[in-house]
Amino acid sequence: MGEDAPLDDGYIEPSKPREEVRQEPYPLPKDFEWSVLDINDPKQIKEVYDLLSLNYVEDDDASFRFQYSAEFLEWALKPPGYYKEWHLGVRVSSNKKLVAFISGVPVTLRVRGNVFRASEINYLCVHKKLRSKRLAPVLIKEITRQCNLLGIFQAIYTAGVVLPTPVSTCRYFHRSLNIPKLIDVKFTFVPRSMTLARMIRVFKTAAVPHLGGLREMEEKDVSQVAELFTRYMQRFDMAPVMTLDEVRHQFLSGRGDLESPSEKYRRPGQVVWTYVVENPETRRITDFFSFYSLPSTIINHPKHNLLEAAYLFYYATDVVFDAGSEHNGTLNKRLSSLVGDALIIANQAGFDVFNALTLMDNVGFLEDLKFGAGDGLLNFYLYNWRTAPLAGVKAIGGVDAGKGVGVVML
Ligand code: MYA
Repeated sequence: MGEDAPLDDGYIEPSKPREEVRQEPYPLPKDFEWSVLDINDPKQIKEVYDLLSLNYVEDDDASFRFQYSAEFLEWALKPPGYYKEWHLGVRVSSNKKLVAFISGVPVTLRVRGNVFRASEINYLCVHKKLRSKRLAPVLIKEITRQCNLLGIFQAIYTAGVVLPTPVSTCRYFHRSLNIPKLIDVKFTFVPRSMTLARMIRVFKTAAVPHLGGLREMEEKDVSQVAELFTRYMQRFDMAPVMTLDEVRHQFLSGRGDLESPSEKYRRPGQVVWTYVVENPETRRITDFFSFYSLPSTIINHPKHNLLEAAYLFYYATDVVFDAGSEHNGTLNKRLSSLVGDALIIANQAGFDVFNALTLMDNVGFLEDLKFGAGDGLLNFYLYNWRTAPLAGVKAIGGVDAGKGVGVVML
């Protein structure tokens, strides 16, 4: 904090051979014990779900609290090559109750010109009754040790709070879908210059998507989507590098129960929605977009208890490869059409609001699609990696707002 921007990109502390990494777990306060959670066991996923749904991140007014579903956690915590040692819990020794958690999943990250293996740290949570006892620093030290033991010495994480030192900061934007409910739960309000009826009209979305050739992504699309994704992500200073298996996992494995009859646009247990645009003549995939479901508990509301929120995930379009598309407006126009269809689908699937951050190319279409700026910020951090600040909410050093960050954290 307060240091000047780094000069050269690279690690801060060098990696160590396994035998030089501390071999014993860090000590916990008396009455608590470490516990590696088995995310293949529905009972243990449910324990993580229960801990997070009552104790995880809330907004500043304590009106909403993230409610990651068990299916979501299973999807997020088990990407290809995951390590069970990185699903780390703390239990009360006497009754084995889970009271704290932190997780990591492996990721290959490109930051400017360097590609390295890292751990994506998420879901740090300490039970409300055990706050301010410095349990969080012990969890962080222990997950760091577990990563080091497996040869990983870099990490990426995000937090709403400001810690030393963000590499980027992005702002949340919200696109209202279900106006009456959002007003009821005080997520938004009717501006003085508007009436409720007019507001409903303004935010109404079409009944069906507009783009010709748009359909849900399928197994047969994996290699084309991977290729398009890889090319597209070159635009951003920091981005994940995904294998075919990772693409399959991120975009297809969270589609919910494919067997069970479902309402249109949503299957039971679905956590991620991915659509592609296929050119009917060439059969090429020209575009794709995805979003995921992360509801929030509405705290203490007489009528509603769940805010159904969709979050924009990754997308790409081959329009970007046409010379000049970025400057003559065709890229932004295409992205507005793509994400515009995502809004239509999300609305049909029963979401109340659609959220996106000021990262990737989002800044170019947020206003056009009637997203409004939220008051929440999300800070991006790199552990043990030095790089100059990346363009997020603001342009930096000639890089437009958003285009420093091509990582969407769950
Ligand atoms: S971000 C989501 C974090 N979770 C929540 O906000 C849920 C609700 N809150 C809680 O559960 C607790 O308040 C938490 C703190 C657990 C957050 N990231 O134990 P304490 C520092 C990092 O007395 P508690 C996510 O999951 C704080 O500055 N540090 O406090 C990514 C202070 O340190 P210092 C944080 O309130 C997590 C210390 O903790 C955060 O009982 C990435 C106080 O500890 C935070 N979000 O518990 C973790 N909040 O005194 C880092 C507070 O020094 C990963 N603190 O100022 C680093 C990379 C590791 C892997 C490396 C691999 C190579």
